[in-house]
Amino acid sequence: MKFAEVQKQIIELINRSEKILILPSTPVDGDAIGSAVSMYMVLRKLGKKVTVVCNEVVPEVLSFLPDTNVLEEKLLSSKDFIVSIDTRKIKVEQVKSQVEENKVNIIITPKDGRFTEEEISFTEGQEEYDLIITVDTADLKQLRTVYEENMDMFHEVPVINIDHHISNEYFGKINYVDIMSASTTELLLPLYEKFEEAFNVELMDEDIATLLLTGLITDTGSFQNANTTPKAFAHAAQLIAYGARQQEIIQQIYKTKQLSQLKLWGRLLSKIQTDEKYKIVWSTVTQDDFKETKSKEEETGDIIDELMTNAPGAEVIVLIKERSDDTISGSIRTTNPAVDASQIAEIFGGGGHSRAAGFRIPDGNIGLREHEIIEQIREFQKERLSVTDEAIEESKDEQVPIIDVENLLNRVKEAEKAQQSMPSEKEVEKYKKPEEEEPEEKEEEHVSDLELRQPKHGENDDSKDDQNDQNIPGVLYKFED
Ligand SMILES: [Mn+2]
Repeated sequence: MKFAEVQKQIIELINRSEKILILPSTPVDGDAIGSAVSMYMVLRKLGKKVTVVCNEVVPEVLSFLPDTNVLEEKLLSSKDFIVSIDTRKIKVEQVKSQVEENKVNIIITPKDGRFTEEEISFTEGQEEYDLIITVDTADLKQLRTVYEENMDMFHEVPVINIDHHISNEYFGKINYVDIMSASTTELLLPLYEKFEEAFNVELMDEDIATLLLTGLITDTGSFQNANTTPKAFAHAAQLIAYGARQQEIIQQIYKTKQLSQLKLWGRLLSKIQTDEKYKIVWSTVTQDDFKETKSKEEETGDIIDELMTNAPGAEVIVLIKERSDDTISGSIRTTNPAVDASQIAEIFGGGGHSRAAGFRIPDGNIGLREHEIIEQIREFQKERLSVTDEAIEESKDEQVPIIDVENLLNRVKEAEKAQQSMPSEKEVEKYKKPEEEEPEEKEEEHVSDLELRQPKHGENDDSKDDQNDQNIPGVLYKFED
């Protein structure tokens, strides 16, 4: 069936429905939230009674999005008592409740006219929906308890299934599924435009466009994943033309967490030192570095692991950190199984495992300590290698470069691409309606020359260091980094 036909069926079904239940999949992400909340806003504009139920709380990183508070944790239970007003003749302007000492008043203000007792009815238990719309959901099981506890409802009430997952099970009465779509929100844009025509109402606004663009940005990894199609770019440009707050999305989802870390990276890379003879790579981070980059001490966590993967010629990688409590800590990683990181850490009173270890020393003078620490590691390596300085000199030519700083710098630059891959102003202009070109909209947006980090799965996860440690054989627990 052609999409145009499916869109028409959706419009017909929505037109016939009054109480609509919207269900995003779990775990919730930018696409699920962007789809569900935008659908809520659109259907409200069409005068529908809309409920969005999501078993999960909105992730902190997405809490900047408009109207995420409309998400309800669960469907009304059978314990609830519902007062209903028939609004077929008279529309409601406002509903308020007033709690008095021995009673609760529910105040219903009509738009025009007057409500009578005839229009009021009471029901116990669950609200009856006449339409369910699932968004970004490949399988009803992803709806978790909403589905598990209300399976009957899914048999009785028609379901519109809007999704882009290849694994979609086509469980809906209407399946608006396009696996070529980069996000569910990308599918919603043309649908909402069709609604505008069909219902003759202007629906798209800045908030709705922002929600849709969020799904597109998060599902494509800021337009860097393979699912980024030319159409996805065109839709992004169109959404920006509708007023989607692209900078806010990028800022909230990527920059706030990672810009500080990128700056810290820059500092750390500029201070990298190598000892080719004894195959040591090290760097230092001071309290000034943290302050000036506005980063936190924990943010060095994955830096040492990144250093390790980019230092093929190194055997020992050390990160020396000046801590806020006037102590100095060191994180050690070794790439060669023959080099025991825990033995090195023991020199400084620390410990750990063969590939990852750490230590902490009380004296906070990093300038002095750095030299001492590295000297002792040199000694350790000299003994272990038990080769003469001359022998090492001779073999120097065959050595692989000890660390690929260039590659590391490229990693930092990759982040910049995320920013650059957003649609250009020219592309956006194409979609702008002429009357929208007001001069104040052209306010120069400051585009930072600092880069976005390429989003990776689990990048923001505080347990990242843990995970990495777990990849190193023999490492059982986390070390201070
Ligand atoms: Mn999605």
